[in-house]
Amino acid sequence: MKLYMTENSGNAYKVRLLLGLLKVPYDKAVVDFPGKEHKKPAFLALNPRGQVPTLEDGGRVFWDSSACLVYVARKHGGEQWLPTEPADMAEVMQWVALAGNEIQYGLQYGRNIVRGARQGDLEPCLAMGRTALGALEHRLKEHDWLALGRPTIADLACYPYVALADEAKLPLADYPAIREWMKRLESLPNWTPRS
Ligand SMILES: N[C@@H](CCC(=O)N[C@@H](CS)C(=O)NCC(=O)O)C(=O)O
Repeated sequence: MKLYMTENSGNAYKVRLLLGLLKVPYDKAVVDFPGKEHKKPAFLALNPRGQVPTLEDGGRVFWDSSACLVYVARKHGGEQWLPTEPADMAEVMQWVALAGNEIQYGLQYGRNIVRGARQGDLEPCLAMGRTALGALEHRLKEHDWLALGRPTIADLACYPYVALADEAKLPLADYPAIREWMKRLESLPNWTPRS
């Protein structure tokens, strides 16, 4: 299994977390972002979006962190990280969807704007980021994990950009349940610290 990634990519970090937790060996293909390797034809042939993470395994290629998480969880994680029972699977995927929407367009893009890596208006990002953090805090006030009472890909999909929310000008001081959930995640055996 080969993971196209950068060390800084929060989206690639989601997949690295799951691979680490499941102790799945993989090759890291570090993409040369400053050299724009991800926008060149060879990489675009793998992923037409020109983004990381992109995962290659057994002659198949998958892009988007959600697809990579689904693939690794189902191939290597049994029923633990993404079960196939319909209601359980939907409960997990609703949080993966939050990660791909409000968290990406709010927290990820907001952080990029603050860091000067993206042009745009910060205000809509802050609004979306607050929606995401509000939904997470509401859930985590009463539950240890986002879905099913145990860690799943729901938690891994949401974690990386929530953990960096202060860099998007959304400090977590007012979100105590989120801070406790992050500590629980970071204490899991075989957790990969952010590089
Ligand atoms: N929805 C995608 C977003 C991926 C994404 O934004 N990746 C960033 C790195 S964290 C990237 O490759 N940016 C370069 C670009 O979009 O041109 C996912 O979840 O994988």
